[in-house]
Amino acid sequence: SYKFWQTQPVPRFDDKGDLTEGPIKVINPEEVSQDPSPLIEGFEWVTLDLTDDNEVAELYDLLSNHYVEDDNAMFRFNYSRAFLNWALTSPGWKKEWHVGVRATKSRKLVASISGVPTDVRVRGQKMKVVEINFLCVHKKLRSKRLAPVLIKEITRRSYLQGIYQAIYTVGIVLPKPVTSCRYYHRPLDWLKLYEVGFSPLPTGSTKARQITRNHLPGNTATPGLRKMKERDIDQVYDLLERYLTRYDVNPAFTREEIDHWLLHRNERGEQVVWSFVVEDPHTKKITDFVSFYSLESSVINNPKHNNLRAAYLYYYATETAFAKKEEGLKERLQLLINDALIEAKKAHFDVFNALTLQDNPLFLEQLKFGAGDGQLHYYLFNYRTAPVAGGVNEKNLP
Ligand code: YNC
Ligand code: MG
Repeated sequence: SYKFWQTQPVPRFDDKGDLTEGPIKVINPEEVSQDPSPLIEGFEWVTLDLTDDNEVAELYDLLSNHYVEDDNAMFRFNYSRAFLNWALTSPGWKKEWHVGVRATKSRKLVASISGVPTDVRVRGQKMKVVEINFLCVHKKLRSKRLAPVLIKEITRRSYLQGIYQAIYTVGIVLPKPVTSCRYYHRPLDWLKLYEVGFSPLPTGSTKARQITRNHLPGNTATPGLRKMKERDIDQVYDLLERYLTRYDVNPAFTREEIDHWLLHRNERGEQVVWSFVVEDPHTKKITDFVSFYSLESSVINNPKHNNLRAAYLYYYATETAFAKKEEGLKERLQLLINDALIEAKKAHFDVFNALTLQDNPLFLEQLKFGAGDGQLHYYLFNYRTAPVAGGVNEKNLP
Protein backbone atom coordinates (compact mmCIF):
# COMPACT_ATOMS: atom_id res chain seq x y z
CA SER A 1 0.00 0.00 0.00
CA TYR A 2 3.11 2.23 0.09
CA LYS A 3 2.14 4.23 3.17
CA PHE A 4 5.35 6.21 2.96
CA TRP A 5 5.86 6.41 -0.78
CA GLN A 6 2.33 7.69 -1.43
CA THR A 7 3.25 10.83 0.55
CA GLN A 8 6.28 11.54 -1.65
CA PRO A 9 6.57 13.55 -4.89
CA VAL A 10 6.83 10.50 -7.14
CA PRO A 11 4.53 9.35 -9.96
CA ARG A 12 1.70 7.01 -9.02
CA PHE A 13 1.10 3.63 -10.65
CA ASP A 14 -2.32 4.83 -11.85
CA ASP A 15 -1.06 8.14 -13.33
CA LYS A 16 -2.66 8.87 -16.65
CA GLY A 17 -0.42 9.33 -19.67
CA ASP A 18 -1.54 12.94 -20.26
CA LEU A 19 0.27 14.46 -17.26
CA THR A 20 2.94 17.01 -18.14
CA GLU A 21 6.61 16.13 -17.96
CA GLY A 22 8.73 17.81 -15.32
CA PRO A 23 8.98 18.47 -11.58
CA ILE A 24 6.05 17.15 -9.53
CA LYS A 25 6.34 19.57 -6.61
CA VAL A 26 7.90 23.04 -6.44
CA ILE A 27 10.07 23.27 -3.33
CA ASN A 28 10.27 26.57 -1.48
CA PRO A 29 13.80 26.68 -0.02
CA GLU A 30 12.57 28.83 2.89
CA GLU A 31 10.23 26.08 4.02
CA VAL A 32 12.95 23.45 4.24
CA SER A 33 13.68 22.55 7.86
CA GLN A 34 17.11 23.47 9.16
CA ASP A 35 17.07 20.48 11.55
CA PRO A 36 16.75 16.74 11.00
CA SER A 37 13.67 14.97 12.32
CA PRO A 38 14.22 13.09 15.59
CA LEU A 39 15.33 9.48 15.54
CA ILE A 40 14.13 6.62 17.71
CA GLU A 41 15.41 6.77 21.30
CA GLY A 42 19.06 5.76 21.66
CA PHE A 43 20.18 6.69 18.13
CA GLU A 44 21.54 9.86 16.55
CA TRP A 45 22.33 11.36 13.16
CA VAL A 46 25.93 11.66 12.02
CA THR A 47 27.69 12.93 8.94
CA LEU A 48 30.33 10.43 7.88
CA ASP A 49 33.82 11.66 7.07
CA LEU A 50 34.89 9.45 4.18
CA THR A 51 38.28 11.16 3.96
CA ASP A 52 38.95 9.25 7.20
CA ASP A 53 39.87 5.61 6.47
CA ASN A 54 38.41 4.53 9.81
CA GLU A 55 34.98 5.85 8.86
CA VAL A 56 35.17 4.23 5.42
CA ALA A 57 35.96 0.99 7.27
CA GLU A 58 32.88 1.46 9.49
CA LEU A 59 30.65 1.97 6.45
CA TYR A 60 32.29 -1.06 4.85
CA ASP A 61 31.51 -3.18 7.95
CA LEU A 62 27.86 -2.09 8.02
CA LEU A 63 27.34 -2.80 4.31
CA SER A 64 29.32 -6.03 4.14
CA ASN A 65 27.11 -7.50 6.88
CA HIS A 66 23.74 -5.90 6.17
CA TYR A 67 23.49 -4.68 2.56
CA VAL A 68 21.67 -6.21 -0.42
CA GLU A 69 21.27 -10.01 -0.63
CA ASP A 70 19.65 -12.14 -3.30
CA ASP A 71 16.18 -13.58 -2.62
CA ASN A 72 17.61 -16.88 -1.35
CA ALA A 73 20.18 -15.22 0.95
CA MET A 74 23.05 -17.03 -0.80
CA PHE A 75 25.04 -13.93 -1.79
CA ARG A 76 25.48 -10.44 -0.36
CA PHE A 77 27.14 -7.48 -2.09
CA ASN A 78 30.59 -6.86 -0.66
CA TYR A 79 31.48 -3.36 -1.88
CA SER A 80 35.19 -2.81 -1.24
CA ARG A 81 36.54 0.21 0.63
CA ALA A 82 38.09 1.35 -2.65
CA PHE A 83 34.71 1.06 -4.36
CA LEU A 84 32.98 3.09 -1.63
CA ASN A 85 35.61 5.75 -1.93
CA TRP A 86 35.22 5.82 -5.73
CA ALA A 87 31.41 5.89 -5.63
CA LEU A 88 31.07 8.52 -2.90
CA THR A 89 33.78 11.06 -3.73
CA SER A 90 32.95 11.81 -7.36
CA PRO A 91 33.37 15.41 -8.59
CA GLY A 92 31.34 17.87 -6.52
CA TRP A 93 30.69 15.35 -3.70
CA LYS A 94 29.34 16.79 -0.48
CA LYS A 95 30.16 15.55 2.98
CA GLU A 96 26.61 16.39 4.17
CA TRP A 97 25.25 13.74 1.80
CA HIS A 98 27.12 10.90 3.54
CA VAL A 99 24.53 10.25 6.22
CA GLY A 100 24.82 7.76 9.05
CA VAL A 101 22.92 6.72 12.17
CA ARG A 102 24.88 5.75 15.29
CA ALA A 103 23.82 4.11 18.52
CA THR A 104 24.30 6.93 21.03
CA LYS A 105 26.01 4.83 23.71
CA SER A 106 28.16 2.37 21.75
CA ARG A 107 28.80 4.77 18.80
CA LYS A 108 28.19 1.81 16.48
CA LEU A 109 27.15 2.73 12.93
CA VAL A 110 23.76 1.06 12.33
CA ALA A 111 22.33 2.72 9.22
CA SER A 112 23.38 4.72 6.17
CA ILE A 113 22.15 6.57 3.12
CA SER A 114 24.27 8.55 0.70
CA GLY A 115 24.15 10.78 -2.32
CA VAL A 116 26.49 12.32 -4.86
CA PRO A 117 25.63 15.19 -7.21
CA THR A 118 25.48 14.78 -10.97
CA ASP A 119 23.55 16.01 -14.01
CA VAL A 120 21.15 13.89 -15.99
CA ARG A 121 19.29 14.51 -19.22
CA VAL A 122 15.71 13.31 -19.37
CA ARG A 123 14.31 13.58 -22.90
CA GLY A 124 16.59 16.49 -23.62
CA GLN A 125 16.02 18.30 -20.31
CA LYS A 126 19.28 18.62 -18.42
CA MET A 127 18.97 18.87 -14.64
CA LYS A 128 20.98 18.65 -11.47
CA VAL A 129 20.19 15.63 -9.34
CA VAL A 130 21.44 13.76 -6.33
CA GLU A 131 22.16 10.11 -7.03
CA ILE A 132 21.12 8.06 -4.00
CA ASN A 133 22.86 4.84 -2.98
CA PHE A 134 23.80 2.64 -0.01
CA LEU A 135 20.54 2.88 1.92
CA CYS A 136 21.11 0.30 4.62
CA VAL A 137 19.63 -0.54 8.02
CA HIS A 138 21.24 -3.05 10.42
CA LYS A 139 19.33 -6.35 10.39
CA LYS A 140 18.28 -5.94 14.02
CA LEU A 141 16.63 -2.58 13.29
CA ARG A 142 14.56 -3.69 10.31
CA SER A 143 10.83 -3.07 9.85
CA LYS A 144 10.79 -0.15 12.28
CA ARG A 145 10.10 2.45 9.58
CA LEU A 146 13.65 3.74 9.76
CA ALA A 147 14.10 3.68 5.97
CA PRO A 148 11.54 6.48 5.38
CA VAL A 149 13.27 8.56 8.07
CA LEU A 150 16.63 8.11 6.30
CA ILE A 151 15.10 8.97 2.92
CA LYS A 152 13.46 12.12 4.35
CA GLU A 153 16.77 13.18 5.90
CA ILE A 154 18.77 12.87 2.67
CA THR A 155 15.90 14.69 0.91
CA ARG A 156 16.13 17.54 3.42
CA ARG A 157 19.91 17.73 3.00
CA SER A 158 19.50 17.78 -0.80
CA TYR A 159 16.87 20.52 -0.68
CA LEU A 160 19.19 22.57 1.57
CA GLN A 161 21.76 22.43 -1.23
CA GLY A 162 19.18 23.53 -3.79
CA ILE A 163 18.84 20.09 -5.40
CA TYR A 164 15.18 19.09 -5.79
CA GLN A 165 15.43 15.98 -7.97
CA ALA A 166 17.03 12.59 -7.40
CA ILE A 167 17.85 9.43 -9.32
CA TYR A 168 18.20 5.94 -7.81
CA THR A 169 17.99 2.26 -8.63
CA VAL A 170 16.35 -0.36 -6.41
CA GLY A 171 15.79 -4.11 -6.73
CA ILE A 172 12.15 -3.87 -5.63
CA VAL A 173 9.14 -2.19 -7.24
CA LEU A 174 8.17 1.19 -5.80
CA PRO A 175 6.02 3.98 -7.29
CA LYS A 176 7.00 4.26 -10.10
CA PRO A 177 9.87 2.94 -12.25
CA VAL A 178 11.05 4.98 -15.23
CA THR A 179 12.34 1.72 -16.61
CA SER A 180 12.95 -1.82 -15.40
CA CYS A 181 15.80 -4.09 -16.37
CA ARG A 182 16.83 -7.65 -15.81
CA TYR A 183 20.31 -8.84 -14.89
CA TYR A 184 22.15 -11.15 -17.28
CA HIS A 185 25.21 -13.18 -16.31
CA ARG A 186 28.06 -14.49 -18.45
CA PRO A 187 30.06 -17.21 -16.66
CA LEU A 188 33.84 -16.73 -16.81
CA ASP A 189 34.66 -19.50 -14.31
CA TRP A 190 31.68 -21.77 -14.80
CA LEU A 191 32.87 -24.47 -12.36
CA LYS A 192 33.17 -21.99 -9.49
CA LEU A 193 29.74 -20.54 -10.27
CA TYR A 194 28.37 -24.07 -10.18
CA GLU A 195 30.11 -24.84 -6.87
CA VAL A 196 28.75 -21.73 -5.15
CA GLY A 197 25.23 -22.49 -6.37
CA PHE A 198 25.04 -19.57 -8.79
CA SER A 199 24.93 -21.54 -12.06
CA PRO A 200 22.87 -24.74 -12.27
CA LEU A 201 23.92 -27.69 -14.41
CA PRO A 202 21.35 -27.70 -17.24
CA THR A 203 19.55 -31.02 -17.54
CA GLY A 204 21.19 -33.22 -20.16
CA SER A 205 24.50 -31.31 -19.99
CA THR A 206 27.76 -32.16 -18.21
CA LYS A 207 30.22 -30.05 -16.24
CA ALA A 208 32.83 -30.58 -18.96
CA ARG A 209 30.41 -29.38 -21.63
CA GLN A 210 29.52 -26.27 -19.62
CA ILE A 211 33.18 -25.42 -19.13
CA THR A 212 33.88 -25.83 -22.85
CA ARG A 213 30.82 -23.78 -23.79
CA ASN A 214 31.98 -20.86 -21.66
CA HIS A 215 35.64 -21.01 -22.67
CA LEU A 216 37.09 -17.71 -23.94
CA PRO A 217 40.17 -17.06 -26.10
CA GLY A 218 43.29 -15.87 -24.26
CA ASN A 219 43.64 -12.68 -26.31
CA THR A 220 41.31 -9.92 -27.45
CA ALA A 221 40.30 -9.70 -31.11
CA THR A 222 39.56 -6.03 -31.88
CA PRO A 223 42.58 -4.49 -33.67
CA GLY A 224 43.84 -1.47 -31.72
CA LEU A 225 42.18 -2.36 -28.37
CA ARG A 226 44.26 -1.16 -25.43
CA LYS A 227 43.91 0.21 -21.90
CA MET A 228 42.42 3.71 -21.69
CA LYS A 229 44.89 6.41 -20.64
CA GLU A 230 44.57 9.98 -19.42
CA ARG A 231 45.35 11.35 -22.87
CA ASP A 232 42.22 9.57 -24.20
CA ILE A 233 39.80 11.45 -21.94
CA ASP A 234 38.82 14.18 -24.43
CA GLN A 235 38.10 11.75 -27.24
CA VAL A 236 36.24 9.31 -25.00
CA TYR A 237 34.22 12.22 -23.58
CA ASP A 238 33.20 13.33 -27.08
CA LEU A 239 32.32 9.80 -28.24
CA LEU A 240 30.47 8.81 -25.08
CA GLU A 241 28.42 12.03 -25.02
CA ARG A 242 27.24 11.45 -28.58
CA TYR A 243 26.55 7.79 -27.85
CA LEU A 244 24.62 8.37 -24.63
CA THR A 245 22.40 11.14 -25.99
CA ARG A 246 20.83 8.50 -28.25
CA TYR A 247 18.94 7.34 -25.13
CA ASP A 248 15.93 9.05 -23.51
CA VAL A 249 17.53 9.15 -20.05
CA ASN A 250 21.29 9.59 -19.86
CA PRO A 251 23.99 11.04 -17.64
CA ALA A 252 25.35 14.45 -18.66
CA PHE A 253 28.96 13.93 -17.60
CA THR A 254 31.62 16.59 -17.29
CA ARG A 255 35.21 15.90 -18.35
CA GLU A 256 36.15 15.59 -14.66
CA GLU A 257 33.46 12.95 -14.18
CA ILE A 258 34.77 10.96 -17.14
CA ASP A 259 38.22 11.07 -15.54
CA HIS A 260 36.84 10.01 -12.16
CA TRP A 261 34.43 7.29 -13.28
CA LEU A 262 36.62 5.70 -15.96
CA LEU A 263 40.19 6.17 -14.75
CA HIS A 264 39.92 5.98 -10.98
CA ARG A 265 43.06 4.88 -9.19
CA ASN A 266 43.89 4.98 -5.50
CA GLU A 267 47.13 5.17 -3.56
CA ARG A 268 47.03 1.49 -2.62
CA GLY A 269 46.75 0.48 -6.26
CA GLU A 270 43.35 -1.16 -5.74
CA GLN A 271 41.53 -1.15 -9.04
CA VAL A 272 37.77 -0.64 -9.20
CA VAL A 273 37.18 0.20 -12.85
CA TRP A 274 38.70 -1.21 -16.05
CA SER A 275 38.50 0.92 -19.23
CA PHE A 276 39.67 0.13 -22.75
CA VAL A 277 39.72 2.09 -25.99
CA VAL A 278 40.08 1.12 -29.62
CA GLU A 279 42.50 3.43 -31.41
CA ASP A 280 42.66 3.56 -35.19
CA PRO A 281 46.38 2.98 -35.94
CA HIS A 282 46.38 5.44 -38.88
CA THR A 283 44.22 8.34 -37.73
CA LYS A 284 44.88 7.85 -33.97
CA LYS A 285 41.18 8.40 -33.52
CA ILE A 286 39.38 6.56 -30.70
CA THR A 287 36.60 4.65 -32.43
CA ASP A 288 35.24 2.59 -29.52
CA PHE A 289 35.52 2.21 -25.82
CA VAL A 290 34.28 -0.22 -23.17
CA SER A 291 34.51 -0.40 -19.38
CA PHE A 292 33.50 -2.58 -16.44
CA TYR A 293 33.78 -2.30 -12.68
CA SER A 294 34.53 -4.77 -9.93
CA LEU A 295 31.96 -5.66 -7.28
CA GLU A 296 32.43 -8.82 -5.23
CA SER A 297 29.69 -10.65 -3.43
CA SER A 298 30.17 -12.66 -0.25
CA VAL A 299 29.08 -16.25 -0.61
CA ILE A 300 27.02 -17.04 2.49
CA ASN A 301 27.55 -20.49 4.00
CA ASN A 302 29.54 -22.32 1.35
CA PRO A 303 32.20 -24.81 2.47
CA LYS A 304 34.56 -24.15 -0.45
CA HIS A 305 34.19 -20.50 -1.51
CA ASN A 306 33.57 -17.27 0.38
CA ASN A 307 33.48 -14.72 -2.40
CA LEU A 308 32.33 -14.25 -5.96
CA ARG A 309 34.29 -11.84 -8.14
CA ALA A 310 31.87 -10.11 -10.47
CA ALA A 311 32.64 -7.63 -13.25
CA TYR A 312 29.74 -5.34 -14.17
CA LEU A 313 29.48 -3.90 -17.66
CA TYR A 314 29.76 -0.13 -17.32
CA TYR A 315 29.81 2.51 -20.07
CA TYR A 316 30.72 1.74 -23.66
CA ALA A 317 30.41 3.47 -27.02
CA THR A 318 31.22 2.88 -30.67
CA GLU A 319 31.36 5.06 -33.79
CA THR A 320 29.43 2.38 -35.70
CA ALA A 321 26.30 3.70 -33.94
CA PHE A 322 26.56 6.77 -36.18
CA ALA A 323 26.87 4.86 -39.45
CA LYS A 324 23.94 5.04 -41.84
CA LYS A 325 21.11 2.94 -40.33
CA GLU A 326 23.58 1.87 -37.62
CA GLU A 327 24.96 -0.67 -40.03
CA GLY A 328 27.39 -3.05 -38.36
CA LEU A 329 26.47 -1.91 -34.85
CA LYS A 330 25.46 -5.35 -33.65
CA GLU A 331 28.59 -7.06 -35.00
CA ARG A 332 30.86 -4.35 -33.63
CA LEU A 333 29.33 -4.52 -30.15
CA GLN A 334 29.61 -8.29 -30.10
CA LEU A 335 33.32 -8.00 -30.89
CA LEU A 336 33.90 -5.20 -28.38
CA ILE A 337 31.97 -6.73 -25.48
CA ASN A 338 33.51 -10.15 -26.11
CA ASP A 339 36.89 -8.45 -25.70
CA ALA A 340 35.65 -7.01 -22.40
CA LEU A 341 34.79 -10.59 -21.34
CA ILE A 342 38.32 -11.70 -22.27
CA GLU A 343 39.88 -8.84 -20.29
CA ALA A 344 37.67 -9.64 -17.29
CA LYS A 345 38.69 -13.28 -17.49
CA LYS A 346 42.36 -12.24 -17.61
CA ALA A 347 41.73 -10.13 -14.48
CA HIS A 348 40.37 -13.28 -12.74
CA PHE A 349 36.71 -12.35 -12.49
CA ASP A 350 34.30 -15.27 -12.07
CA VAL A 351 31.28 -13.77 -13.81
CA PHE A 352 30.43 -10.81 -16.04
CA ASN A 353 27.09 -9.10 -15.40
CA ALA A 354 25.06 -6.78 -17.59
CA LEU A 355 21.55 -5.33 -17.61
CA THR A 356 18.99 -5.34 -20.43
CA LEU A 357 19.42 -1.61 -21.02
CA GLN A 358 20.99 0.56 -23.72
CA ASP A 359 22.15 -1.55 -26.70
CA ASN A 360 22.81 -4.63 -24.57
CA PRO A 361 20.07 -6.80 -26.15
CA LEU A 362 22.17 -6.70 -29.33
CA PHE A 363 24.83 -8.96 -27.78
CA LEU A 364 23.62 -10.63 -24.56
CA GLU A 365 22.34 -13.92 -25.99
CA GLN A 366 25.01 -14.11 -28.67
CA LEU A 367 27.82 -13.78 -26.11
CA LYS A 368 26.31 -16.49 -23.84
CA PHE A 369 24.92 -14.30 -21.12
CA GLY A 370 22.02 -16.01 -19.35
CA ALA A 371 19.00 -14.28 -17.80
CA GLY A 372 19.20 -14.04 -13.99
CA ASP A 373 16.47 -13.71 -11.35
CA GLY A 374 17.44 -10.20 -10.35
CA GLN A 375 15.74 -7.06 -11.60
CA LEU A 376 16.80 -3.47 -11.34
CA HIS A 377 14.28 -0.62 -11.41
CA TYR A 378 15.28 2.96 -12.24
CA TYR A 379 13.57 5.86 -10.46
CA LEU A 380 13.41 9.64 -10.55
CA PHE A 381 12.33 11.58 -7.46
CA ASN A 382 10.18 14.70 -7.94
CA TYR A 383 10.17 14.44 -11.71
CA ARG A 384 7.58 12.97 -14.03
CA THR A 385 8.41 11.53 -17.42
CA ALA A 386 6.81 8.88 -19.61
CA PRO A 387 8.20 5.37 -19.07
CA VAL A 388 11.30 4.49 -21.10
CA ALA A 389 10.54 1.38 -23.16
CA GLY A 390 12.44 -1.64 -21.84
CA GLY A 391 15.60 0.42 -21.40
CA VAL A 392 16.41 -0.25 -25.03
CA ASN A 393 16.06 1.47 -28.35
CA GLU A 394 13.19 -0.48 -29.91
CA LYS A 395 14.68 -0.04 -33.33
CA ASN A 396 17.89 -1.74 -32.20
CA LEU A 397 16.32 -4.99 -31.08
CA PRO A 398 17.79 -7.96 -32.90
C1 YNC B 1 14.37 0.78 -0.82
N1 YNC B 1 15.37 -0.02 -1.12
O1 YNC B 1 8.54 0.34 0.62
P1 YNC B 1 6.12 2.03 2.08
S1 YNC B 1 18.83 0.50 -2.96
C2 YNC B 1 13.28 2.82 -1.08
N2 YNC B 1 14.30 1.99 -1.39
O2 YNC B 1 7.66 2.14 2.50
P2 YNC B 1 11.36 0.10 7.02
C3 YNC B 1 12.34 1.32 0.35
N3 YNC B 1 12.29 2.53 -0.23
O3 YNC B 1 6.03 0.86 1.13
P3 YNC B 1 13.38 -1.84 6.42
C4 YNC B 1 13.37 0.41 0.11
N4 YNC B 1 13.16 -0.69 0.84
O4 YNC B 1 5.32 1.80 3.30
C5 YNC B 1 12.05 -0.48 1.52
N5 YNC B 1 11.55 0.73 1.24
O5 YNC B 1 5.78 3.31 1.37
C6 YNC B 1 10.35 1.34 1.79
N6 YNC B 1 18.04 -3.86 3.24
O6 YNC B 1 10.66 0.98 5.89
C7 YNC B 1 9.20 0.39 1.85
N7 YNC B 1 19.30 -1.44 0.49
O7 YNC B 1 12.43 0.89 7.67
C8 YNC B 1 8.36 0.99 2.95
O8 YNC B 1 11.99 -1.08 6.14
C9 YNC B 1 9.39 1.48 3.92
O9 YNC B 1 13.69 -1.88 7.86
C10 YNC B 1 9.68 0.45 5.02
O10 YNC B 1 14.48 -0.93 5.70
C11 YNC B 1 14.62 -0.94 4.30
O11 YNC B 1 20.33 2.24 -1.82
C12 YNC B 1 16.11 -1.17 3.94
O12 YNC B 1 18.34 -3.41 0.11
C13 YNC B 1 16.22 -1.24 2.43
O13 YNC B 1 18.95 -2.37 4.67
C14 YNC B 1 16.91 0.00 4.46
O14 YNC B 1 15.70 -3.52 4.29
C15 YNC B 1 16.57 -2.48 4.62
O15 YNC B 1 13.33 -3.13 5.68
C16 YNC B 1 17.98 -2.88 4.20
O16 YNC B 1 10.36 -0.47 7.93
C17 YNC B 1 19.28 -4.38 2.71
O17 YNC B 1 10.59 1.69 3.17
C18 YNC B 1 19.98 -3.33 1.87
C19 YNC B 1 19.12 -2.76 0.76
C20 YNC B 1 18.65 -0.69 -0.53
C21 YNC B 1 19.53 -0.56 -1.75
C22 YNC B 1 19.42 2.08 -2.57
C23 YNC B 1 18.70 3.26 -3.22
C24 YNC B 1 17.73 3.79 -2.22
C25 YNC B 1 16.84 4.89 -2.78
C26 YNC B 1 15.96 5.47 -1.70
C27 YNC B 1 14.99 6.51 -2.21
C28 YNC B 1 15.68 7.84 -2.45
C29 YNC B 1 14.66 8.90 -2.85
C30 YNC B 1 15.32 10.23 -3.23
C31 YNC B 1 15.84 11.01 -2.02
C32 YNC B 1 16.50 12.37 -2.38
C33 YNC B 1 15.45 13.33 -2.88
C34 YNC B 1 16.00 14.64 -3.33
C35 YNC B 1 16.22 15.62 -3.82
MG1 MG C 1 13.47 0.04 10.07
